[in-house]
Amino acid sequence: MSAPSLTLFHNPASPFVRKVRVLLSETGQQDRVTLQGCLPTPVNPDAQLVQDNPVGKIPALRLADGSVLHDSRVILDYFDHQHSGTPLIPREGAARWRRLTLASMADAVMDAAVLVRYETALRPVEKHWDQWLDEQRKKIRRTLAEWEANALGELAGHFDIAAISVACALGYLDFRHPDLQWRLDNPKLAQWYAEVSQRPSLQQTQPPAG
Ligand SMILES: N[C@@H](CCC(=O)N[C@@H](CS)C(=O)NCC(=O)O)C(=O)O
Repeated sequence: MSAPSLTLFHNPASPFVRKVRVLLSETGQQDRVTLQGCLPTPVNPDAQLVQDNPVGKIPALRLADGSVLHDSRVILDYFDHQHSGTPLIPREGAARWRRLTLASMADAVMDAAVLVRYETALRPVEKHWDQWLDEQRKKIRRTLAEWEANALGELAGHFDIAAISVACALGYLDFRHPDLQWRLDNPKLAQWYAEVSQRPSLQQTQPPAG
């Protein structure tokens, strides 16, 4: 079999990359990509990646013709148009906007969690901005509280763009921010996450230990 013609810039720690890999697995497309590892940070960009994505972020997807897609939302949309099953991003109607909004909330949780990680792991401790960190953590807590109160039925209904994104956000909180103890205030969300975590797509893409 010839090598896949699509190259996914990735790191197993990235929740944004994980969304792409989960969708690939859920739609039977995981063998279509070659994974190219990299570890970009805001203070240490990856030289090869920035040639393909000037923003310097992962995921980025190089297609067979050399063109490059980013960010994760665009790549997910691309792959969702490449399989014959039920779309994981509804194509139209109220469902489309609601599911994309839930997914966008999950992206915002990931953004906040990744920024907290950069601030605490990369920035010298004497320069940490505590108020900024607190407000990022509040964004996370507020969003999880909203899912706990108002989105559980929708999330349980279908493992699509919304559920994939929320699951990857929660997985990243466990991975980088166990101190948040998000399950304490969100028992129904925790139960939903425990159930969907058994899916092969999430098992296969777990962040590295440690
Ligand atoms: N909106 C982007 C966010 C991607 C992102 O923040 N990726 C992080 C890794 S988890 C990154 O590449 N950071 C490098 C940097 O900020 O320079 C997406 O959805 O793909």
